[in-house]
Amino acid sequence: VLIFTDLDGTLLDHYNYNFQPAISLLHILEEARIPVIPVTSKTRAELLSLRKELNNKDPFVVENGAAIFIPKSFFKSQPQGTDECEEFWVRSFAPRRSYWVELLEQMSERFPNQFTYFSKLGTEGIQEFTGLSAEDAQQANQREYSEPVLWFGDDITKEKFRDALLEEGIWIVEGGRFLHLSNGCDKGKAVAWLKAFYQARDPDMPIHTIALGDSHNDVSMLEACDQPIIIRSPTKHPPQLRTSQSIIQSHLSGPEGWADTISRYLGFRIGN
Ligand code: 2M8
Ligand code: MG
Ligand code: MG
Repeated sequence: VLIFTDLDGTLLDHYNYNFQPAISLLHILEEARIPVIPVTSKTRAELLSLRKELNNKDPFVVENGAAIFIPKSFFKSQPQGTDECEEFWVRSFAPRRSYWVELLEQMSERFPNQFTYFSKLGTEGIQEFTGLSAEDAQQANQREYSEPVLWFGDDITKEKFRDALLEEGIWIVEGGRFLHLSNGCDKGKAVAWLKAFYQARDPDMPIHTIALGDSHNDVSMLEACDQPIIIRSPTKHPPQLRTSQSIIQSHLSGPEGWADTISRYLGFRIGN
């Protein structure tokens, strides 16, 4: 079993980013050697500190599928198609941040006063719109492959913005608070790559994949896995999947819903 999980609004509470209610299940999963692979909009800098807090040692996917980080300790010889980056092998799928900032500068001329983005917001601005601490906001702003957009225009203009980006070959996916731009990479493609990677390590092992997410930007990942689990959002309607699989919807939101649905699905009893 491989568990692929979104963080914000899924393993972490939408409002306060707390994961306390999931801790005992995380211990059980670790003992059972079931990988819990974060697949998130967050940056490598954010993940490095979160993995310490979560005591997580598994691979992870950052910036909405833009790059996969595999600990070197996990796989000694360099996997095909990866680069070396400190203690990780990295597979990246997206252009660097500067590309996205330039694109958004151009779009600002066509859509004046309709949106802003992380490099303009700066640490304080990011804190204001996310509730993150200064340190966490600063890590969120250490982006390598993307530039989250905060939209304040109306929905009709947002559709025009979406069309203008599509003409450039760029898609919008919506996270909990921000719009994320993509050149075609997404969480689903990163998850498919990682599943193939695990399969290549152990060709005879049957792999069952579970994905958990709460937003539109999780759809590709949920559709790419055997068991999609949608975590209820306190602010938004559940994302729509085009899939014939049976979908599990959590009753609770955030980490409570995460722990409850996984423990039921896998038949674990928390606390035993
Ligand atoms: C951004 O991601 C969330 C994911 O749902 C969003 O779009 O609301 C990211 O930029 C991430 O780096 C940051 O930590 C998060 C904070 O809420 O927002
Ligand atoms: Mg989320
Ligand atoms: Mg996320």
